[in-house]
Amino acid sequence: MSSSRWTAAVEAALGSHPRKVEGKISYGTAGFRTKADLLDHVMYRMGLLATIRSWAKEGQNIGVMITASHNPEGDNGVKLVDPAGEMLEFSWEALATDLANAADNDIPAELEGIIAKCGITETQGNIIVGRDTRKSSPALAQAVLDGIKAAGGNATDIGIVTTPQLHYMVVATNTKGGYGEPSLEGYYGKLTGAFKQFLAGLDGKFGNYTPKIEFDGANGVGAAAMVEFAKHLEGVLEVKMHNSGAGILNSGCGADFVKVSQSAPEGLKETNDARCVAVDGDADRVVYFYQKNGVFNLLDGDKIATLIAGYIGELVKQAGLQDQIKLGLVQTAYANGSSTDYIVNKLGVPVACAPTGVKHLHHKALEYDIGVYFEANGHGTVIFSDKAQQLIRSTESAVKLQQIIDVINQTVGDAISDMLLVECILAARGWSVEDWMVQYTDLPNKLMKASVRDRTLITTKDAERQVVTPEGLQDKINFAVAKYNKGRSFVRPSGTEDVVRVYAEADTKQAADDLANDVVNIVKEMLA
Ligand code: G16
Repeated sequence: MSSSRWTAAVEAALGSHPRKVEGKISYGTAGFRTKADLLDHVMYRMGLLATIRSWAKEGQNIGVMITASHNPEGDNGVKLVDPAGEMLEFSWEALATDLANAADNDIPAELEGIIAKCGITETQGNIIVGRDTRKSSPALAQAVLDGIKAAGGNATDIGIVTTPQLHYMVVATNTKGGYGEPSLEGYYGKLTGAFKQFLAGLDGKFGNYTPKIEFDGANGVGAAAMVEFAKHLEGVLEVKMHNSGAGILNSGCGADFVKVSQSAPEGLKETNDARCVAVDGDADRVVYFYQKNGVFNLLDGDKIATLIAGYIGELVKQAGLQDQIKLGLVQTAYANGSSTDYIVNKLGVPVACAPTGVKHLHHKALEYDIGVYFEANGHGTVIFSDKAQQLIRSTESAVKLQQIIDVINQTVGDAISDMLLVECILAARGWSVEDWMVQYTDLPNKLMKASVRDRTLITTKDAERQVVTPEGLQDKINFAVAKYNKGRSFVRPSGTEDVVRVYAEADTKQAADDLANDVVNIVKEMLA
């Protein structure tokens, strides 16, 4: 088809969704992210692109999620989801960036260029669109829907959903129910059904475990989802809701706040020994915490990953499958040094390191038969190869593993699915949250942000552990790190905010804070 097929699209773009902003926007760690009022034209174009992506995948459903996840309420973003529920293929990120930055009149040429380059044949495009609870999301979703319509695509608007629910819907629809019934009811039913079966199999032998949690919904869509989950979990897991939507999204609450500030969120400051769970704005990250004698204790993505990998490793051995199933854990540079040491040396599970962004971890985890991947911020999941699933499902003594597979949303990090998995493991082990905490002790650490003129001047290698440019920055970091016992620090440009992120760990809290401050100052000086 010639570029004339896009005439209507261009007219619509020039009319309702013109590009009004200068400055380049890039498909980053998790799609496009910026202030909501800069995104209308990007959304429209992603509607066009999602349709072409569906053509490229023989009409399978592509997902479009409108969210800025852990970022402030005033931000928004969009990410595309591929047919198997994974993030958009890397090579298409550049195509998305080019399309988002093209002049309105160049849209036809851009689209035809993609079609020609990828050898795509037009067919019926199918797209599933979801959005978070942000005030800006309905209008931005409409822009996506307009783009899909202009490209002749067939859109299914599933309204307000968590990011992992959108991923689930994409894969469940494309597998015609093979992954689970393609409806939100199917999603809740699958996860909670497996959870209830697993707990029932423990015959009430819970040891120190109590089936009761305090839940911080970040004032976002995770709270709405949890209300639904809680209905399915009645009588099995007691959930006390906090930050359910009356307050500001991600403000003083949610997984990112808890992880970065290392303190309890609004409404949960006086929870004493209770086991508390916090999710982020689109419910794809989760962290646990509790307070004891006024001291805050965090169980982040590293603690979750080690709990899961250790337990699954044991179940694989119990089922006698350890020679056939290769289990591995994927972390990022943010993983606490103690967690890596514990999992490798105590639990004997191999660990790989990937750059930040679950898309990178997911990719790496595919190298194992069972790949557990988690970022320290609580974003992650477990994926099972077809071989591992077949072996597990056909091994009689692997009942617990069989049940656990269905508790897990393998398509992407799913805060509430991850939470259910953690609850299963704590119950099976008979552990209280403190029993879990004492398995290993985190090195004190600090996360900071540095605002600079142009964060993209920083480039890195070795899974972000080493700076390549600007020249000399790594030497200065090395010099600072050498002053601290057990010191480690790295910097990377954020993929979701206009800042440079700085991570530091050392043997004491003061030392970790000082090292982080030193490195922030170095970054600011060099990139002033
Ligand atoms: C997104 C990605 C995460 C990643 C985070 C990092 O999180 O999905 O995998 O850890 O960005 O953000 P940055 O590049 O700013 O450090 P989310 O939860 O915002 O989608």
